[in-house]
Amino acid sequence: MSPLLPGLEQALVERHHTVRLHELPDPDRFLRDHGADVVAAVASARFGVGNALMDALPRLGAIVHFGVGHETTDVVRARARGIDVGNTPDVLTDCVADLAVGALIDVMRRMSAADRYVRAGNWSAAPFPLAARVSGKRVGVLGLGRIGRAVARRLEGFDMEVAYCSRTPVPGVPYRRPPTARALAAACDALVVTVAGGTGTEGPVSAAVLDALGPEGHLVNVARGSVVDESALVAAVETGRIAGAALDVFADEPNVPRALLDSDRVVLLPHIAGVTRETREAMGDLVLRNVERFMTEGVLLTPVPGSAH
Ligand code: 8YV
Repeated sequence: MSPLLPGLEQALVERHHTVRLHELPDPDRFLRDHGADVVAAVASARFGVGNALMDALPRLGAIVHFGVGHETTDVVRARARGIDVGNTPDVLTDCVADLAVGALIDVMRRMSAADRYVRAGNWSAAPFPLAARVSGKRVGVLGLGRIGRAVARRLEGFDMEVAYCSRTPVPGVPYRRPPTARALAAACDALVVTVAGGTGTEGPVSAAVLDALGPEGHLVNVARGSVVDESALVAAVETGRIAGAALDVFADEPNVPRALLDSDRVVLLPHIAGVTRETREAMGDLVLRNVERFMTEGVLLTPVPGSAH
């Protein structure tokens, strides 16, 4: 349905009767003529399968996302049509958590800003300004799923005091759970956003949450741009109402607001948390295994919650 890793596309072509919809000169015509022959769809988590496309594929039984996010496909609607939806959980957890920790250290210690400082030849003129200590600080994790837990575990290694916020308490974790995102932000020095995107989660990091984080507070977002009110974030960065932000995701990728591009207090990354050779390969492999299982047994290997038969 959308471009994938070349190796994954190749493997799909070799093993199944595969059509690359995005490469066809007239995809609408293909859908009209052959839409009823398509039984499985593979899509980047970035694009998913929209409702119109879903409707053009009356025999569709499975949608497999390359990525853990699945907010780009209406899973409830798919289920109502008898379509299972799968994703690629677990295999990317470590890399996303690694990057979240790296981004947190970068923004608090101002490593990217210091790198720019050296390159600009400013070091000889004056020492780099003082940054914020990381070890021993209080960190809030917004959304303690697989990735949030992996981030929290890593940050324990920095003697950080971890608290979290999630819809329901997570059993078996030793962390405090303030009742709201705002209370969590008020009680921490850094807020790491790892909550799933999608309807219902849009905007939990509002202007009020950012104000609660405060002028010494740092924000890290490795989840989805939609879970942070981006205009409120831009305003908070511009006015110094938060100390800084490290962002791997944005509201309208690949477009980044000018004010963020111009700010030295933000670390800006092009949605690369899961983008390592090892993780991409493992994600591709899991997509293939999901398709394989569906084509042979009619079920997915890793259906998204609430999607399995
Ligand atoms: C992907 C992601 O890069 O897994 C996810 O949901 O955000 C990323 O790993 C992207 O969604 C698909 O290319």
